[in-house]
Amino acid sequence: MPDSEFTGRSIGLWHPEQTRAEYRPCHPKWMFEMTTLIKNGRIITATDDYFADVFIDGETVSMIGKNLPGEVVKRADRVIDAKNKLVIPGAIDPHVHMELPFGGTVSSDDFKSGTIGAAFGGTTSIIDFAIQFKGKTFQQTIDDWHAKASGKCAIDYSYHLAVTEYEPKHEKEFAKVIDQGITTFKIFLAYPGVFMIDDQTMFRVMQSAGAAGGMTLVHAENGIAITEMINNLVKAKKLEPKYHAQSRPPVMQADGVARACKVAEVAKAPVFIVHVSCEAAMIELQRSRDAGNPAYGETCTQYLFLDESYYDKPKFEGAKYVFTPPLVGKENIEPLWKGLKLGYLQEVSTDHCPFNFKGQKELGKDNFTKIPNGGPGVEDRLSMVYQGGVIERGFTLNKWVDLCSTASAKLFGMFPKKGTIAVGSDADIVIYDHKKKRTISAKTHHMNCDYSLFEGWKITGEPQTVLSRGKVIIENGKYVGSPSDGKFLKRGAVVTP
Ligand code: DUC
Ligand code: ZN
Ligand code: ZN
Repeated sequence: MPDSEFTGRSIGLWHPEQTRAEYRPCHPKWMFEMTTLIKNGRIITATDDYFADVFIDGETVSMIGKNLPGEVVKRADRVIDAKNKLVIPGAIDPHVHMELPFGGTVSSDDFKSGTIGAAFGGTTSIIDFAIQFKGKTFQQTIDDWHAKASGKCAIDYSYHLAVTEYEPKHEKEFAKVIDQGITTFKIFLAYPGVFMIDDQTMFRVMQSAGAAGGMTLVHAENGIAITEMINNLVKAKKLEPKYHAQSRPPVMQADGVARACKVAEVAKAPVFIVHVSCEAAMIELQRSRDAGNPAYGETCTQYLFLDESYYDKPKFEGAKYVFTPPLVGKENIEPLWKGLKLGYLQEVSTDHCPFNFKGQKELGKDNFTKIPNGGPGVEDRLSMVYQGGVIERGFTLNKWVDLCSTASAKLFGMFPKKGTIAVGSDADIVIYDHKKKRTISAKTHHMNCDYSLFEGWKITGEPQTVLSRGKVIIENGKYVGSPSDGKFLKRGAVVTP
């Protein structure tokens, strides 16, 4: 039967009295457009908490209610019982780096393994960073990232465009990038000679991005002073992993955040500080927002649980925690949680940028400056925030959903398609077993990385079933999707709180 015969028969037009078989003869086009009923679950969004059933038509939530009409229920191709489980919107990790050439090697998860790992962890959308390498235009950079991601992703994906070279003549390019659904730009105030831009470029990027309706994300550290500190440590033959942390103290991050916020203020543009790891930096961000500026930020899972003592692990194992910004003193952990609770920080991401211990982290065996910066995390975030936030600190379930999904959907232009469970939203849904006890381990995780930041940690809570746009992709501990499921997400305007 040719496709054209189905023209106009959108799922929404089906008459409820017809059964699915009557509608859909065995035609490949319809094979994916299943109807699914999620029954008996406790639905949690960033604002609501109630018991109801969710009906999904194809890729979209089409009905939510108690005791849905029998003729609707009859239409379900598939019924999922979510009794005693939480039904939450698919999580969104807005800060990951798949297959990133960095530090003389390439991050070990590509878009396939990384998004499968994410899916196991209940994450149904990621935002990677398309980083402009020397001599590349914005468009070439985006095309290069499409070439890496397209047809490989288990879940939906997007990119922030990381600008490393920018002249005023490129100003028109911002609107073209935004037209393609990439509404956020990133700059680095660290990594001189690789990604770092100067303050003039920071101002220009913020101004151009803001004027075009976008937002600038900042990796905020004082890259120049840090380079001097690194050189001094190397000269003094202080080369073990722990010196990575000593070369980038919190005050250098606070300096970067203060500078980024002040430049954004004069550029009259919104700014978002990525991977805030310490209280000093968070205070600078809060100061700017208190002064009325649209200044926002995130922290990452690792900074909410781990501290600088991990660098003292024997046998070079401290290298597993070499990422930037580094882990800091334990006294920062509670202020970060408090910052999330009170809204000084908007969401939790991972900065997932894994490198295997064997063969990759080992590149820096004799010199911490050669250790590739980054760690794995995309699979663990939702459950770790549940553990640390809900179980250990009494965060509401709504806050958990907000931090792991809704806030990012809003800030990064995906709401309400993503980030909630509502009629008309994409059916990205996680059925979360909040009572399941388990142990995190690299032996059982799905990220392509030979270690876990949380090896042996006992936690409660695990995604049981994961749907991406209506299709079940994780079920009974197995990945049942296919690599072409994930689609590039064209994002819209940033919605700031
Ligand atoms: N920090 C990391 O640890 N890895 C990737 C980039 C970054 O900023
Ligand atoms: Zn960074
Ligand atoms: Zn990053």
